[in-house]
Order: sequence, then C-alpha cells, then structure tokens
Amino acid sequence: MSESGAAQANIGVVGLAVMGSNLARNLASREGNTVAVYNRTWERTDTLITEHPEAGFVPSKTIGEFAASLAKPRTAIIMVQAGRGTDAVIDQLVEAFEPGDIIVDGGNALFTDTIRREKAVRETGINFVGAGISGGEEGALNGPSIMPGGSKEAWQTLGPILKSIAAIAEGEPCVTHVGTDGAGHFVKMVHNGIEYADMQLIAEAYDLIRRGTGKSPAEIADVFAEWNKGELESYLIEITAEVLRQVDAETGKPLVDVILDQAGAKGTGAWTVQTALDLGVPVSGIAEAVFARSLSSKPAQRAAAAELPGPDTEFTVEDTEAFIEDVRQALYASKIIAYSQGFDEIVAGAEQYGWDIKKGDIASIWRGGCIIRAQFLNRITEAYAAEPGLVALVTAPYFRDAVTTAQAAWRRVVIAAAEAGIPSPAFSSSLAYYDGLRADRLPASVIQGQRDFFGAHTYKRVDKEGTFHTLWSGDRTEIESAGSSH
Ligand code: NBP
Repeated sequence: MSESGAAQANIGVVGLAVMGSNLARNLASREGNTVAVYNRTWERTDTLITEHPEAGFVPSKTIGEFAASLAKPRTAIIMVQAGRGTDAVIDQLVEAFEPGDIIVDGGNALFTDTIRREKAVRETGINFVGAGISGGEEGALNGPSIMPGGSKEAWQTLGPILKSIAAIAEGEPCVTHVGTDGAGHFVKMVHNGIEYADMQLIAEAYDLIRRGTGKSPAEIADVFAEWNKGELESYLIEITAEVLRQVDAETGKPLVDVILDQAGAKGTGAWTVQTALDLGVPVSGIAEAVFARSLSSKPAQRAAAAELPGPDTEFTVEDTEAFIEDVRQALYASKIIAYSQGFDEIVAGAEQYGWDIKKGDIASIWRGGCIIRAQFLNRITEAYAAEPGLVALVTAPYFRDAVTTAQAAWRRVVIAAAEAGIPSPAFSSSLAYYDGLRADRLPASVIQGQRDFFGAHTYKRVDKEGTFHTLWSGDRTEIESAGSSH
C-alpha cells in the first residue's frame, strides 16, 4: 500500500482484470513511468503485484490512497466493465480527484455515455477522456491501437503517455487525438463494426471454398496463408489460417468442425448499426455481419427450417484455382465496401456531433495493435491525404481500380453462392450496395410515388424545382404543394 502523502506515481490504473492488468504492465514497462494500481476487490491487486514485482507497482486498497499515490495533475485510466461499473468508478474518482486531474475511460463505452460523462465531469474542473482501446489482452500488454477523445489540454498531458504504450506501425505510434468528448469511443465502435464485417466476409470465403472445392480446413489455411502475402494481408486473415489449421486433440478432427456454429457478440457491432440507422448511413455490410451472427444463434429456427428445399443440383467447381482466385477478389472488393461504409459512418458522426476527425489519421492508427490491422489501411490514409473531402472511399482512384479489377469475379462468386444455396449475406449485400451507389437511376422514384399515393408525402421532379403532389385516383393532375402536406 502507498504511504500516506507519498505521491510517487505518474499514472494510475483502476480495474485490474485482464485488460487493466496488462495495460498497467505495459505502462510500467516504459521508461519513466511509475504506475499506481487499484481494484475494487483487493485479491486482483494482490495477484498482480505478487506475479509482477519487476513492474514496481504502487498498490492501494482504497480510492483515497490511490489518489494520494498519484503525482499532480493526477492521471488515471479506468479499465472496468462498461456501463454501471464505469459510472461507479468515475463517481469515486471525481470525489477523490481535483480540478486539472485527468480521468480516462479505456473501456468499451457507448459513445453517448462518454458524451454524458465528459460533460458531467468537466463541470467539476476535472478532465474526462473516453479512449477506445483495441487489440484485446495481447494488445493491452504489448501495444494497442488507442483512440482517445476529450479536450486538447488533456491530450497534451496524456498524449506522450499513450504514445509510449501504443502499438508502433511503420515507426509511428498507433494513437491520435480523435476529437472532443465521445469521438474516441465513436471511432472505436465503428472499428468494431468493421471488424464484424471483415470476420463475416472471411468466414463466407472459407465456406464457399470448402463447399465448392472440397478442400479441407487445413488446405484452406494454406490458401489464406498465401492470401496473407498480398493485398489482403491482415491480422484477421493470418489468425483465420491458424484457426483452420487447428486440430482438436480429443477427436482428431479439425477444430473448426467441432466448434458449435453459433456466433456470440458483445454488442459493439449492434451499436454501430443502431447508430448508423440513426444517422441514416447505409452500413449494409456491417449490418449483415451482425445479423448473420444473430441468425447463427437461433437453433430452434434453424432446426425448424433445416428441411426447407435448396437447389436441386450439386455445387461443383470446375476450375478450383480460378474459383479460389474469384473468391479472393470478391473478398477484397467486399472488404473495401465494408471500410468505405465504416468511414461514411465516421464522417456522418463527426458532422452530427461536431468532431473534427481526420479520416486518414484514423486509418493510420488502425495499422497496428488492433484487430482490423491490415496493410491496406495505408491505401485509405493515402486516399484521404490526396482528397480530404472524399465523399465515398470506394471512389478514390486506388479503390476504384481495385473494384474495377475485382467486379467480374465478385459477381461470379455471388451468382455461384446463390445458385448453390450457400448463404453469402456480406458478399451479396456489399455487391448490391456497390451497384446501388453507382446506379445512374434508382427505383427510389417508385417509392416516392408510392409514398405520395398513400400518404401525400410529395416528391421532387428531375426537370423542375419545387415540391409536387399528384391527385392519384382522380384526374392525375400534378399540383405544386411546396411545403404543404395534403
Ligand atoms: P471486465 O469487463 O471483465 O470487468 C472486470 C473489472 O471491472 C474488474 O476489475 C471488476 O472489479 C471491475 N468492476 C465491475 Br465488474 N464492477 C465494478 C464496480 N461497480 N466498481 C468498480 N469496479 C468494478 O474486464 P476486462 O475484460 O479486463 O475489460 C475491461 C474493459 O476493457 C471493459 O470495458 C471492456 O469492454 C474493455 N475491453 C476489453 C477487451 C477485451 O478483449 N477483453 C478489449 C477492449 C476493451 P472486481 O475485480 O472487484 O470484480
């Protein structure tokens, strides 16, 4: 326990479960840091300091002692369960801290909670920073990607500390000041949404190759390992190869065949989609990925539907190599769409909440430490550097070329999946989104007609200004009804 009045630590961590312990160890391993630690239940603190004496932690049994062990201005990172646990710890810290101190929430908070908390804490004169931290427990220990929001003043103190513990990608730390209040947690939420889409796309690629070519999981692992040398190079492709190679020690079967096919979720994908719905941003690839997990986790419905008819013919692929290359191209094109949609959501969120988010910097800090780390994020940074006001990522020259190259294969794969009765919701919806986006004219005009017919919602015309309503069941005369609703 810290001696009363001895403010020895320059940074503190509250919450010492897996993420907090690893983050505290990461902080302690950097030169110049002395780390204060506190957990509601003493046992966790005891385990951490006993197992890691080399870290030189300054432990406390109460929040008061913890505050006293920190040099001023005090900086503490909260790593507790999101929601009520976070609110409880913030309340305690606000009691124990003073104006000018900094409270950082490193948990997976909903960004609207962060906006609320930041406002309330700011009123006490204490700085509040909501920081998205990605990379799981391994990232927390060795270098995560960090997405902090909050004030510029807080960033001045916190920035150097976060830079020292973040992952390094091509010589740069994977952390940047994202924007004020909830901006960091918003961007972390979208990161997780993109992660859902990326994972679903990879899973669909695996399924198509397995069912189309009969290759074993280990053989598909080799395919993915090969893909990981090219434009698809990413952490998720790399670990999927490992997952597919794994053999179950008990049965000798590929582990992927023994794992129950019902995907879990902790909710950040759903948050991404709910927020996108509120903002009116079509993140269809992410939404399909979230729904695909929901569908997988409905055993009763799946069992009831198992006897429903599928295609009559067997799914056979004549040229295995060519089919695998088609799937690779479809995966790359769909992935571009998922990221494009995610960045659209970031743009819309920034506009709605008044955040000045640098899209290129976000792609940059996702290159290391986080789950969606990938080579191709460099291309996103370059696209926004060349054109900061880019309206859709997929229209940037590099990505336009990529989808131009991939689109024939992408269409073949979606057709093959539909004919074979293999669900490919993320591949298919990404292609539908792409075709919708590039369409000269959409059937939305029919919808406007329907809306005006049953609800007199009015419509605009292509050939003149104004708002119009048609007397549909009468003489079909168009009348101008600017602003009024009949
Ligand atoms: P958990 O999310 O499992 O939370 C456990 C911690 O919360 C323990 O320290 C526990 O204290 C503390 N806690 C709870 Br529960 N209620 C509390 C309360 N009312 N007052 C004080 N402390 C309370 O830990 P985690 O998996 O290490 O994750 C920490 C945060 O990081 C979460 O927000 C999580 O979403 C986020 N995150 C996790 C990952 C990951 O890969 N796990 C990745 C990125 C972000 P106790 O020991 O006394 O019960």
